[in-house]
Formats: sequence, structure tokens, C-alpha cells
Amino acid sequence: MKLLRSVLLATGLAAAILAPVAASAQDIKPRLIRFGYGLSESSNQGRAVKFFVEEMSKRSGGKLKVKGFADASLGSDIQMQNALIGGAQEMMVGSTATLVGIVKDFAVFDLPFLFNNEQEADAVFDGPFGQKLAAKLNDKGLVGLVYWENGFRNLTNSKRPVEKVEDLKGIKLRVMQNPVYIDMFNGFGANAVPLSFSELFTAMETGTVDGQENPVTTIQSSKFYEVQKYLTISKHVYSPWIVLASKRWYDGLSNDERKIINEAAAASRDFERKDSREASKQSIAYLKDKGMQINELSDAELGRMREMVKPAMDKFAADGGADLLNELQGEINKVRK
Ligand code: TF8
Repeated sequence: MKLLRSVLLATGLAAAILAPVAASAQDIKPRLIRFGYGLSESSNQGRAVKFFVEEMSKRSGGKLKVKGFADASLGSDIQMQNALIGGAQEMMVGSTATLVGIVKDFAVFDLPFLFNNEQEADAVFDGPFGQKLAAKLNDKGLVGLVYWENGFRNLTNSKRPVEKVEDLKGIKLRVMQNPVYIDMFNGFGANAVPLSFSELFTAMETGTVDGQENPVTTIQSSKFYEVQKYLTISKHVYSPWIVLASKRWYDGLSNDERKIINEAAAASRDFERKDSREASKQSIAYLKDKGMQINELSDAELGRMREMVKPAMDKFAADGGADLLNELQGEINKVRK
């Protein structure tokens, strides 16, 4: 008994002495991690990538070196997703809307007028619903780490102010490569033109399209005011970004490395949302200063748009999305209470 006690004491002591050594001798290898994104380095997306780069370096003693690639220099969202799946690129951030070819369920977030504010969105994306959708990427070769905020989307065009839905008639409007967006804007009377973000500026400049829709932060950072005169605050969809890792690559990491990535990603999410929300408050004044003519859609007009978009909602439900949409609405209602 006495012997056992002293052995226990000794091993306990040894563990106590070894513990700090073990903790510092983490299993982290020097790695270069290519992180691609579509917006510019000076955008909210670029600032958050920079934050993530620094967090990773700090948390890994400089071993996990992330290099950000801005302006879709590694490819459009869809091209990067495929590079991640194949293991040719490690990380990216992009819209969930462009993931629908891989996990169809993500289209539920593209339905209009679901979220009333950012707080509702945070609760749903960080809660079980958002996590369940992210987990569906695992079978497809992707790891969904965290959601960042892209923001509420608004309309711009070079033709005329959009004060009522009818003003959209005949406007060639670029949308993301996503069936819900195509149905929604065709339903509003526009001619929806699906196009990757990286081709958008030139398409507006050359008149291939007349307009587009994105959060004000993006309209500012991508300098759309140079080729778009009219901005309509419509907040028709709350748009998230998702930070993705290549599953093939991620599975080959040590537990310590994965832990650092997960924690740095969570920190980047908190930074990005705060930063984007602050930035978006300045954007309207900035865009006005750049010469954009800005109007807000009235509640009555937004109500009409909700009615007009019902066929697109019904189509989503009929295509097998009914349960998912109900579940999402249930989650939002929980937060609202
Ligand atoms: C869009 C999206 C884009 C994002 C970005 C490139 O309109 O809102 O801003 O996908 O990551 O395509």
C-alpha cells in the first residue's frame, strides 16, 4: 500500500513536471497554407484574412504560415472549392451561395427576407442548424470551419433608380451562380445573368450587365461606384461567407494543428463580423460621396417583393427543401422570441 502510494506520488510528480514540457512540445510542423479569396486586400474580407494569418502565426509560434491570395488570384469561388476538394489548395473563404453544386441544402440561405438582423443570423449560423449544414461538406471533401458575414445584399445598376419592383424590368442583373438567385430576380422582372464575382466588374464596365447585388461594403471595396450610378437599399438576402479547408489536407494534420486552425478561425469570425458591421455603417456616406444616387425601398414595396418571390420559395420547397426551410424558420423564430 505504502509502495503503491509512493509510486502514485512519484508518477503524479513526474506528470506535473513533464506537463509544461508536453504542452509546449506540441505536434506542429512548419507548413505553408494557401488561403484564397475573391475580394481585394483592403476589403472587409481581406482584413479578416490578414487577422487569421496573424492569429495562426501567433498560436503556432510562427510555424503555420498562412498566405492570403486576394482578388480571386487563385480562381473564382467555384474553382477554389474544387482546388480544395482535390487538395491543390488548403483554404479559402467565399459565399455559401456558390456551394449549392456541392451541397444543395445551402440554397436555403439564399431565400430572401429570412433574417431581420445580424443577431438572428449569428445565432442560426453558429447554432445547430448552421453547424449541421457545414458538416454536410465533409463527405464532399471540404471542411466548413466558421461563417463570416458578407452582409445584407442591396441592388445597384447603371440604368435608373429602383424605387419599385417594376423598375427592375429588363435590367440585366448579374447574380451568383445559384438557382435561387436566378429564380428570385427573374421573378422580380429582371434578366438574371449568373456570373462569377471575378468577372463582374468588367461585365458592368462593358455593359454586358447593367447591375448586380451585394452588400454595401463590397460595393465600396470593389469600386462598383465607378461603373454603377444607382444604389437601392433592399436588404433582400442576408449573405454569409464560409471559411473552408481542404478535407484531404486537414485530415493529414495533427490534432494540435487542427486545434490551432479551429481556434484561429473562431477568433477570425468574431473579428470579421465586428469589423464588417462597423465598416458597413460608413459605406453609404462613402458611396454617396463617390456620386452614387441612393434610395431605400419602402416597407410597402418590400412587402410586394415578398409576395412576388413566393413562386421561387415554393419551387425551393417543392424541390425537396420544404423540411429544411421549416426547420430554418423554426430556428429563426426561436431567436426572435
Ligand atoms: C458574390 C459574393 C462575393 C463573394 C466573395 C467573392 O456576389 O457576394 O462577394 O463570393 O467571396 O459573388
